[in-house]
Amino acid sequence: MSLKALPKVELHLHFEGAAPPSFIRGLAQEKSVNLTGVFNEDGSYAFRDFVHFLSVYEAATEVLKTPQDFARLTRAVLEESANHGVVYTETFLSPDFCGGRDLGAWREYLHAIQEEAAACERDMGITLRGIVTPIRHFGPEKAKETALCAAETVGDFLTGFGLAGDEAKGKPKDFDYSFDMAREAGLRLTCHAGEWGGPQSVRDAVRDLRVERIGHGVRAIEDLALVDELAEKGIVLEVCPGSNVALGLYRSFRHHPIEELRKREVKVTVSTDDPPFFHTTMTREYEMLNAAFEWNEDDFKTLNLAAIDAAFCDDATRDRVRKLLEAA
Ligand code: MCF
Ligand code: ZN
Repeated sequence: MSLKALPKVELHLHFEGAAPPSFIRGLAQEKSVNLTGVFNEDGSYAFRDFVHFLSVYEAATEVLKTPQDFARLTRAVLEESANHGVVYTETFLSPDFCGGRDLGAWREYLHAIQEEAAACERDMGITLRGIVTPIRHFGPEKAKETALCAAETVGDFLTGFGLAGDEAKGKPKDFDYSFDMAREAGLRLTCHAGEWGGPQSVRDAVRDLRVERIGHGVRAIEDLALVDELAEKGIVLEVCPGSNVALGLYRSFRHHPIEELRKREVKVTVSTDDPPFFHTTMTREYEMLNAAFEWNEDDFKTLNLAAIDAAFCDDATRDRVRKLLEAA
């Protein structure tokens, strides 16, 4: 079986960040929105570094205005993922970009996304679940409003709560109120850390937010006692190697710590993060890991089984996807 056809589980995908540039340009034309600075001359997303990436990401979301736009985005994203063998995916969503933290609007956006995701599941056999995600650099007060939206809409589709954005802006502890609210509402928890924040940010997220998964988390490798603690506690890392290389955290896949973390028995999974921004796909991630560390189909199967075990979904969905992975 080719690496492209291999059934895959992806746990870390930002919804707007998965929008193909052509999709965003098309909407911009329809709505006469000026997106100066968002694209390079060759049509790819333009960004210089991490902080600039965050601002380009937010500028691109300006064209996503209605629930219908998000329904169209759902199909565009899931078609691309299914084309690369993804059978189950979780995506970071935020009321900040869907109606602006207004509960009524959020419900409408969510309904449109969920309906289209159900249609895509019927058409392409790919399952989508949502992780509500406050944006760190928007601050803890806005995160509380986001957590309230999340707590009111938890269900079959919305199953997780996360935190993304600029790690330099605030510590995990600043967001503990929101995470407590989300946990009490029954949401499963993850937090971006150990990307730009260093190993201490991973410790803080585990201790102060009591998350079961970490988005990235790769800089835990700089503190081997922490690596042992992650392995012991069974904390799952949502590793996005192509994203880390594209944003300049590591020089190449061969310099990436994923293999070392795996050898030290940390539960690692592989995702794309914001695939068109970082010129990647799930197939490319697997091909690069194969080239750098000789990971083979058995390794990828083990990886995907670990990912579905850590997925924020109900047991029936987990069993169904696990059987699919085992049969491959
Ligand atoms: O994982 C990458 C890089 N690290 C941190 N944050 C983000 C990444 N991609 C998107 N984000 C953030 C960004 O602030 O997530 C938000 C964006 O606004 C969207 S989550 C619906
Ligand atoms: Zn991310």
